[in-house]
Amino acid sequence: MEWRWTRTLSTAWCLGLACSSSKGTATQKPVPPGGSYRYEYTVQQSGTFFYHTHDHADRQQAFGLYGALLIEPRGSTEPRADLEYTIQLQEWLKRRWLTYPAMLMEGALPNFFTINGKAYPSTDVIRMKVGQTVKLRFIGTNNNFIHPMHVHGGPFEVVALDGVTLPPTARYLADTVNVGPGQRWDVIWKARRIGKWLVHCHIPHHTTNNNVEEKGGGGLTMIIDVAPGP
Ligand SMILES: [Cu+2]
Repeated sequence: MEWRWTRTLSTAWCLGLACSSSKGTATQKPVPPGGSYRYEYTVQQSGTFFYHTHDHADRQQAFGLYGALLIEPRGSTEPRADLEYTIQLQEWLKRRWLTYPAMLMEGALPNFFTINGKAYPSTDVIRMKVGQTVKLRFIGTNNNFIHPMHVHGGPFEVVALDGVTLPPTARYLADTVNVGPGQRWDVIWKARRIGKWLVHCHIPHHTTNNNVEEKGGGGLTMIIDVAPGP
């Protein structure tokens, strides 16, 4: 495992990377099947992070051995929204009844794409009311590909990158962020009008399921359903 940590280098760094370097390996000994390993560390920063395997990551991470690590600030130092939703991306190669790790390698390109393990139309629906805001935390938990994630219905404000809150003067409006493997983007979107607004990857192949669209999309697509305000 690696804890995607940028400033807390004590325990987490030791467990994840440095301890076993004397043995010529880059990571700690793998946790065996059925085994367990307890990680303890002091949290010294807040924001959007994730953890993932560092053992055969090309396969293990591709098969989902990762998870979001959302650390709340002690004070109110981070920009807030009425709602929050975390988007963990992944790509897959499915042939008949077998699923393979997808990668940029001949014969291994993906044909399915997921948000939190689900491809549209099975992805969640975010339900909001006009006037409400939602913080979308995009996490590049995926292995190989870039996903320019786009939101319909007006721009969002980019408020944090890679777990670092941007100072107010550095925040900016956009409607697409290019989520690469490992990257995290926190954006705040406001529901301006009623309707169904899409969140989707802007690479059209990534919004299909095995090259087929279902209910107007697929893969990296989800809906924000905005109802009239209070
Ligand atoms: Cu994509």
